[in-house]
Amino acid sequence: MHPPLAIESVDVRAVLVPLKRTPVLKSMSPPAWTIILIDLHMQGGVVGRSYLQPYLPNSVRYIAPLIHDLVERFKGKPANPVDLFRQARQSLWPIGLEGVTLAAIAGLDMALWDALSKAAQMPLARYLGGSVGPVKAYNSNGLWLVDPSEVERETEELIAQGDFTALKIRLGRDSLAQDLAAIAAARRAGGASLQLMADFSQAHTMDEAIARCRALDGEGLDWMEEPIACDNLSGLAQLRRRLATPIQVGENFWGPRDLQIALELDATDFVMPDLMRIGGVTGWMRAAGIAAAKGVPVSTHLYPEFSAHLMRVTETAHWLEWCDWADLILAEPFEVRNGLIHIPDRPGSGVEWNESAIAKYAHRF
Ligand code: SMN
Ligand code: MG
Repeated sequence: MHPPLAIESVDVRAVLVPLKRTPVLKSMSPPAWTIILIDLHMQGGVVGRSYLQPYLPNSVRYIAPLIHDLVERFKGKPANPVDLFRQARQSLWPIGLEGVTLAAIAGLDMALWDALSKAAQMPLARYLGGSVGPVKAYNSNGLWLVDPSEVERETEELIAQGDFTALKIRLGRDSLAQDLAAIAAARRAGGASLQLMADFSQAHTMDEAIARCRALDGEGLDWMEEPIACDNLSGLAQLRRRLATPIQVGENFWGPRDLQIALELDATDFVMPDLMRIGGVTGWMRAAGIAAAKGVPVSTHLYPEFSAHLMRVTETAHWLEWCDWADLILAEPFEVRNGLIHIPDRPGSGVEWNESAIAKYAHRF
């Protein structure tokens, strides 16, 4: 029998990675991408790895110390992610169960699942009871709130990155005419069959969203994502009742119970948890169970590598959001072909570092 792995120590580093296309949202436009790198060392030499993407460079200053505190507390204890998830939350509730707390727990949780599956010599998808195989993906690397005149060329580039049949398009510009022009340009470049996932990233007030989303309801969009503030669940439920296009939210669910509440309020048609906010692999598995019980399709947000493994064991798996923003710092980025992401057949999640790139883009905090 395998003796349990035990936690020994952690290294927490960060990088600021250049992006080919700067994300342009109404609320932010980061010129570089913040990634926290976690190396969780086990007694005996196995290293579990994960990364977090908190958007804000300065947030590393408060997320990293909490990761160190937790590892100090769990040092020498068996590497049981489910136990760590519960015990860490039980000890941190006085400062809040979400935000920094859950981000730190999620990062460690993913690294623990990586370590366990490495020790078992299995890809994470197989360790979780599934199989390694391709996962249906859309390309989310661009079509930010740029001038509609740029959309045609960018659509061609994004499709060509992996023979994609589906792209994310960002909407919520100052005028409806500009959004319509962007959609028309994408369709000119990608043809009528191109699937477009529209993301408003919380751009609108309720009144604006009703007008804008109703005006775009006949555009054949696959979903309308976060048209209003992500925590306005009753507003989303109202909006949803007035639209034929499905509503999509979930990247800002903090923990599986946020997903449960959103579904109880009929706030959304689809969900797309983000691994840092839903609580890592442990949080994902719980959230996926709740969504499956309600028959709600589950897509992913960022983290294409861990997310690909999880989609293989998610009953109502829908679309994986593919973005290549961590590729620069990965030893072997996952392959994308024919609109599918391919999980490498190697132990763990397949996330290992490109150390020279990490040295080059190091973010000192
Ligand atoms: C998004 C917003 C901000 C950073 C990354 C991604 C977007 C998405 O909401 O869903 O891709
Ligand atoms: Mg989004």
